[in-house]
Amino acid sequence: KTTLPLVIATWHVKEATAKAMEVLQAGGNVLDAVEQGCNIEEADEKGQSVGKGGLPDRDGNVTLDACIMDKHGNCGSVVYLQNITHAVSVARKVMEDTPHVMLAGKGAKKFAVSKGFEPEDLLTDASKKAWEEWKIGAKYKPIINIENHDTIAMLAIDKNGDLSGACTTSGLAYKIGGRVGDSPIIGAGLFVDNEIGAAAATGLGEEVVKSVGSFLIVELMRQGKSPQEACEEAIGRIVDKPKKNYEDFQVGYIAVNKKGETGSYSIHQRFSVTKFQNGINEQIQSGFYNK
Ligand code: SD4
Repeated sequence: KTTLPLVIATWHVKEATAKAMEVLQAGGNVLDAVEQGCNIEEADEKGQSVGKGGLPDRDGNVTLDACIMDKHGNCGSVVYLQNITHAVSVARKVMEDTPHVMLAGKGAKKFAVSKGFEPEDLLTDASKKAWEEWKIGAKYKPIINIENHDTIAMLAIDKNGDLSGACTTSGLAYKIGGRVGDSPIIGAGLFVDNEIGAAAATGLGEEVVKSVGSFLIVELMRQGKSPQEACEEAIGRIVDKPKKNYEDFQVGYIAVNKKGETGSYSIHQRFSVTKFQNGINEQIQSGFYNK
């Protein structure tokens, strides 16, 4: 049941997990697998939460957040990146080609261009139209599992048991210009510890940042919890607070441990994950807290 390699990702992204598995099966490295898997979603204009075609902030700017982490504990991240589709690949370049972990905004874009990434307009007609319609009421209210569907976070483990992870998003639609979520924050949107396991998040980033969710899950696994138990406890840290209005937002976690056991859990129903293992690439409904 825990045969390796395996790939797990947030939401329904079978093409992305298939790409990652293809890389692993061809003997490619696990970092390439998660990067190329995420690249599929970044290029897909129909996905309005990631890369090209992402919904903009309230001023009409598409701004991307992404990070990547390898089996050695190295990481790279970009925040508020504009005009470059493959944010995860830029994050990887930050990790590999600079002495830094995180680049933001103009500097991140300039760096990407210097590395050969082509600037392009990421605001598609469909996303522009959605934004123009939103402006009529201009109410900022992230919708559970609808506009929030699609930050892709992907974790993979190769046949030797080595781990990597990546996470990429255009963030919450109609956010205040300049807002950065959890997805590029190491330990919040993603954490990989090759000795223990890896975890990643989707949903309302502010709540993930406040509870340092992905790092928490990896630490809980270090203490002996299964990936499933760890994801459930991390959701518990968000919802088990006096007056926490979790009815209004979603958070979903995925996790994998060194043995190749996986887990996923969310606050509300209909958080699905895609898992590719033993030749089966399947969408799984995760368990949830708010019954
Ligand atoms: C964020 N966690 O920026 C992201 C949003 C998300 O699908 O998951 N969207 O807060």
